[in-house]
Amino acid sequence: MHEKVRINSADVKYTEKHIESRYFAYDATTGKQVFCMFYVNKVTPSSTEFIFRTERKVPRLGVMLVGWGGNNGTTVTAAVLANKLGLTWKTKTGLKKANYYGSLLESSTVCLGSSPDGEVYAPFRDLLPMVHPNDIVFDGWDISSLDLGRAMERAQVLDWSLQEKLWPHMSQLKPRPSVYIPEFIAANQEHRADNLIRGSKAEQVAQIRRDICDFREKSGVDKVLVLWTANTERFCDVIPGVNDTAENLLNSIQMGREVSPSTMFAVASVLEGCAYINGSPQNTFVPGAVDLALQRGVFIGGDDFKSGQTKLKSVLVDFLVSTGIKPTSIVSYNHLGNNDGLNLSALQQFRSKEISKSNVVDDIVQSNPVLYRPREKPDHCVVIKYVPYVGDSKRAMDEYTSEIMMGGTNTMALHNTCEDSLLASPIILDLVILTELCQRITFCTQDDPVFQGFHSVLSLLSFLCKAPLVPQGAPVVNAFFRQRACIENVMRACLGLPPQNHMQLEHKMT
Ligand code: NAI
Ligand code: DG6
Repeated sequence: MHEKVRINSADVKYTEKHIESRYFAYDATTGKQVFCMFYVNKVTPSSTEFIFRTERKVPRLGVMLVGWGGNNGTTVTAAVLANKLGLTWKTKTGLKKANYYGSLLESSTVCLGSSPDGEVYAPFRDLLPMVHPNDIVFDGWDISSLDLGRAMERAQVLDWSLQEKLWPHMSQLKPRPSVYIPEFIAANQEHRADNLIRGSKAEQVAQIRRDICDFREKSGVDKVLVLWTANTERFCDVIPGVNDTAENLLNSIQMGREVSPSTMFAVASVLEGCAYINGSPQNTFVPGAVDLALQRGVFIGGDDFKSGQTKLKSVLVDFLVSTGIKPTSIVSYNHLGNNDGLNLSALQQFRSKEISKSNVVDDIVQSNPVLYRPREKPDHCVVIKYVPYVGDSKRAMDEYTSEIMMGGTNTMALHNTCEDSLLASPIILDLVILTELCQRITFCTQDDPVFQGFHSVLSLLSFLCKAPLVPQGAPVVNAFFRQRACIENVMRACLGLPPQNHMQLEHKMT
C-alpha cells in the first residue's frame, strides 16, 4: 500500500495492516460559567495521550440507497458512473467533464504545513486510505418500479446528452421493491407506489435483510452501508413501550404497531451489521433504534443532508456571531419543483423539514452570552413552496437582519439558484466514504488501553447534516467551520499531526 501522504515522525508507525499514531489531545475544563459577569471562574488545562489505529486495507464498498429511483438516488449513481467511465458531454456552453465538485473529501484540500516554497496542500482524500467513489457499487430500493435510466429521465437533473451516454448502463439497474406505508409520506406520492414488499412489518423487515445479504453475495463487496434518500416522512410519536427501547421496537415490528418505513430499514440494516445513514429530516432514530445500534455496535448517522441554504446559514450566522454582530431575524424562503418539493407541500412532511432547518443556529447563538441572553434567539422563519416549473433547480431567498454597533441595523439579502440534487449527491458520497473510514479507525488512551471504535452515533458526520445526531448528552455542533475542523483534526490525529491551529508562529517572529 502506498499512501499519497506519508508522515515521517517517531509518533507514526506504518505496519502491514495499520497506520498507528501517538497523539496528545490538549483540553481545558472549566468551572461554573457566570454569564451575568461574563467570565468563567476557573480553567484547567489538561492533556491525554491517545493511540490511533487506522486499518490500511480499503474494502470494496457496496452502498444501498433507499429511494434509489429518486432525484438524489439517480443523480449520485449517474455521477459515479460518469466519473468511472471518464465521460465528457457537450452543452450549449461547451464541453463538460465528469467531476466530484461539492465533495469535501474528493474536491477540497487540507494544509499539511509550509515549505520554503509556501504552504503545501493535499486533497482530503489522500490523508488516509479511503474508498474512491468510482469504486462504490450501488444497489437499492424504491417504491417506484422505473429502472434507473427512466428514473434519471424523470428526475430532469442531468444534461440530455449525458443521459444518452449513461442510458445503456443506467437502464440495466432496477430498484428492489420497498416498504410503503401511505400515512408516512404525502398522499401525492401514491401514484409512484407500484414496487412494494407485501406482508406484515416483520416479514417486510425480514425481506430487507434478505435483500442486503443478496446484494452482498452477488456483488462480491466486502462491506455494505445503507442510506435513506427516500421521501421525507412525518415525525413518529415516541411512545413508551412502543419505540423507546430496542426490545420494544423489535416487539412493535413483530406486533405490527406504528413503526415508520425508515425505522424499519434502520432496524434491518443494524441487524445485518450495516451502518445506516438518514439523509432526510424525520426522526427515524427513535430511542429504540439508537439503543439497537448501541447494543450491536453499528454506526448510525444523520439527519438530513446539509446541502445549500442551511449550509450557508451555518457559515453566515457563525461569521456574524463570531465577529460580534447580533443576528436578530433570519427569514429563509425557497421554492422548488421536483418530487421532493411535491412531497414537502403536505403539512406533516413540511413540518419535519421545518424542524431540521430551524435548529441550525442554536449552538452558534448559545456560544455568545455577550450578544444573547439565556434562551434568547433570533426570529427564524422557514418557508418552502412547490412550483413545478423550476423542477430540481431550487430558488432560495434569505434575509438576515442583524444589530450592529450603537443601534444600527445590517440587512443582507441573498438569492441562490441551483440544482438541488447536484448539491446532495457529493454529500451522499462523503457520508458513506467517511462512515466506512470510521469503521477502520480505533483508538485507546493510557487510562483505557483497550482499543475502541467511535460511538455508534457517528457525530463526525455533523458537517454533512442539517440536524446532527450526537450521542446522548454530547453537544450538537452546527457551526460550519467547527464541524469541518473536527473531521480534519481527527484525520490529522490518525497521522500523529497536531490540530490545524492557523497560528503561523514561524511568520510572526522578527
Ligand atoms: P425524490 O422524491 O426525487 O426521491 C425520493 C424517492 O424515494 C422517490 O423515488 C420515491 O419513489 C422513493 N420512496 C418514497 N418512499 C419510499 C420508501 N418507503 N422506500 C423506498 N423508496 C421510497 O427526492 P430527492 O430529491 O431525491 O430527495 C430525497 C430525500 O433527500 C428527501 O427526503 C429530501 O428532503 C432529502 N434531502 C434532499 C436534499 C437535496 O438537496 N436534494 C437535501 C437534503 C435532504
Ligand atoms: C426544500 O427546502 C427542499 C429540501 O429538501 C431542501 O432542498 C433540502 O433539504 C436542502 O436544504 P438546504 O437548506 O440545505 O438547502
